[in-house]
Amino acid sequence: MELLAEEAVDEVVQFLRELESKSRTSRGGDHTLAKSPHKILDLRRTAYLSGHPRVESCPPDRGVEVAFAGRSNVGKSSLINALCERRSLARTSAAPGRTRLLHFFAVDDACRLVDLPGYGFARASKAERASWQRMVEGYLRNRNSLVRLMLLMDVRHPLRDSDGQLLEWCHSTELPVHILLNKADKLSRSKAQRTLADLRQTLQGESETPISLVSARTGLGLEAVRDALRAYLEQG
Ligand SMILES: Nc1nc2c(ncn2[C@@H]2O[C@H](COP(=O)(O)OP(=O)(O)OP(=O)(O)O)[C@@H](O)[C@H]2O)c(=O)[nH]1
Ligand SMILES: [Mg+2]
Repeated sequence: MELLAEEAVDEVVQFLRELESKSRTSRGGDHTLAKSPHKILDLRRTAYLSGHPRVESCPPDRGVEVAFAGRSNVGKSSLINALCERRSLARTSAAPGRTRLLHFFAVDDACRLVDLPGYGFARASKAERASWQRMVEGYLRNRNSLVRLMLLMDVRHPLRDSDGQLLEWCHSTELPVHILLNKADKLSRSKAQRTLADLRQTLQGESETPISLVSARTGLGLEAVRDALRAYLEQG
């Protein structure tokens, strides 16, 4: 089953490579600074750029970005570190609500990763939630260089309300999504595979949305996701 999941991602990677000369037109981004499709990006060279409270102050909206979103504590920052094989590129914490700004990481001159603050943080005040919404919505709505949202969910609690809403919103604005079921190490292999199969079934009509089972802790499933990530970043 794990092989099946990886094959599915491979197919998407292949599909994207075939399409890589065409840029996404729906968001009208200027992806002209994106790397040549033949150059393989080295994620390990990713460097921290800066953190921003508003989309208006973010780095210039040129090139290509892939952002990581999801509920607080689901492992977005940990997964960025694991994918880049770096221990503390993005700040992580056992307590929810660690990432409070839009954090940018440069893979190279033209390609960035973005670590978004998590939603659904139970202890957050009303004002903090409103601020999150402004920040993240502002980013997702306005960022032309955003080519793909990596939507993380805890494999033990997939597709909570806010995940479903975000997913729907992405579809309505034609923002491509890749779902990552993280913390797979917390479940038995068979339970994790069942969750993956159930989610595929639930999202049947969205066959263009890849779903991967991963663990930022053990590295499970990360090689296929690295391939997909490089393909998304090179698609400009
Ligand atoms: N067991 C396990 N723990 C993980 C995994 N990924 C992350 N964690 C742990 O989950 C906690 C939260 O990780 P973060 O990466 O800070 O989560 P986040 O989604 O960035 O959280 P916010 O910044 O609050 O939105 C930390 O204690 C991590 O060590 C995983 O794959 N398996
Ligand atoms: Mg974080």
